[in-house]
Amino acid sequence: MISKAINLVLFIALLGIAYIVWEGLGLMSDKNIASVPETEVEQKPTRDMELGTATKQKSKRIESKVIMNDPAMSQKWGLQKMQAKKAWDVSQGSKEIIIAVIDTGIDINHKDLKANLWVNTGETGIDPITKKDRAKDGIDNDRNGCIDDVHGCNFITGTGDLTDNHGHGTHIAGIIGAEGGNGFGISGVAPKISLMILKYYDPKASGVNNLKNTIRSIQYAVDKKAHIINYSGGGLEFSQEEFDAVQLAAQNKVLFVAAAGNERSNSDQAKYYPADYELSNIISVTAVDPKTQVLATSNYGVSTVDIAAPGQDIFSTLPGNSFGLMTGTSQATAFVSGVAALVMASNREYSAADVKRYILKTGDEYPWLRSKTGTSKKLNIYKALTTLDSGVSATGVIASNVHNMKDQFVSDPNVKLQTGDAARDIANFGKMLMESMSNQKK
Ligand SMILES: [Ca+2]
Ligand SMILES: [Ca+2]
Ligand SMILES: [Ca+2]
Repeated sequence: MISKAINLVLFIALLGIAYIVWEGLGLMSDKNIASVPETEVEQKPTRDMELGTATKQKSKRIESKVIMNDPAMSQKWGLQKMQAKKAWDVSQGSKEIIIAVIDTGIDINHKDLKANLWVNTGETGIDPITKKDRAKDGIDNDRNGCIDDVHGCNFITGTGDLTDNHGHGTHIAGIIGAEGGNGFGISGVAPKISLMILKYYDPKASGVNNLKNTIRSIQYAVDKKAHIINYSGGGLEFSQEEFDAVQLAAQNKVLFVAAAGNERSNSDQAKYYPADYELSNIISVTAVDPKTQVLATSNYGVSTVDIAAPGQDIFSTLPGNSFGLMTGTSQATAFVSGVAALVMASNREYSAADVKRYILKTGDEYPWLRSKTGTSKKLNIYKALTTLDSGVSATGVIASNVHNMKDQFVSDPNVKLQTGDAARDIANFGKMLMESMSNQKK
């Protein structure tokens, strides 16, 4: 009880600091406040947003060589560390892959995000009877309980108003899928993608049940055929309804990438949900700094946390066509979701469990992560994709026919690859990966 009380106090303090920071930055304005029904009262168990800390920056023009003509790319250490530039030679994602971002909403007019928003065809076009635009007719045309949900749903208002009153959701969406190659800002891990925005949390709304809205969001994502769900919140209490929703996602082959949480604790001892439900489609992600050390604030656990990814001072999109830094396991989670989208775009027949196995086997191993994660690994986009590629990678390594390379690598790790350390490493890595995957399938 004491630790819960401390957590609550910490959370309220964090919320207060976040509010002051954002208010001070002029990011919040009253006109953006969604109307909130006061009917629901939060009861235990609860789900809180892992808001983290943020600093806003002006996007500076950077003259050094950057990928895909997005000026601010060199500020994204997370992407550089993970060799994303090389990975993008393999896959840039696909508009056919839908990622549901369950968060604080998004700035739908952000120039680096709007082209990658998912569109609900059930709420667009002219209605044949009323002759009105279904996107703004105030009618729930597809009868899913949400009015005018064009790019996703706001479960606080029951409408398609996705206004982000914090900035967290906009930041997460940018890490996953800011548009690449548009000459503006950054590129997400998956430069081409469909972002389905599900708003379950609003720091300005009171009397809202975050857990209930989380469950609704998961059900919506499954109903609207998302491939991946990205979830950055959580809580310490088990919820059967939430478990059932994530299990429903598993049954529908939806991957669930969840933040390990910023409670500074060992999740093997104090479980954090939904990240720690024992379901085959969940990847639990903790955060590391540029030196690949798990952040002091991040949860860890050998049997509960799967993998680490960059989570400190991550540069991404913020409301109002701006950009800034945020820190936490939420940011790390977004990197993993982006990679999952790239892997899925390259190999459409993979199930959620396959993609999970794939990503967990392809990270870079760091001995000191052994006590922190189940895999001792940090996400590596390039490794996760080169074994799928059928072309030449940025290193000049020819990895021909590797789309169906399972047998090749098992029989001879060096076949069809140029000699050299990089080629050998990739070959050995691929062999190891495929062996471990086939062992797990037996
Ligand atoms: Ca609707
Ligand atoms: Ca409508
Ligand atoms: Ca861009």
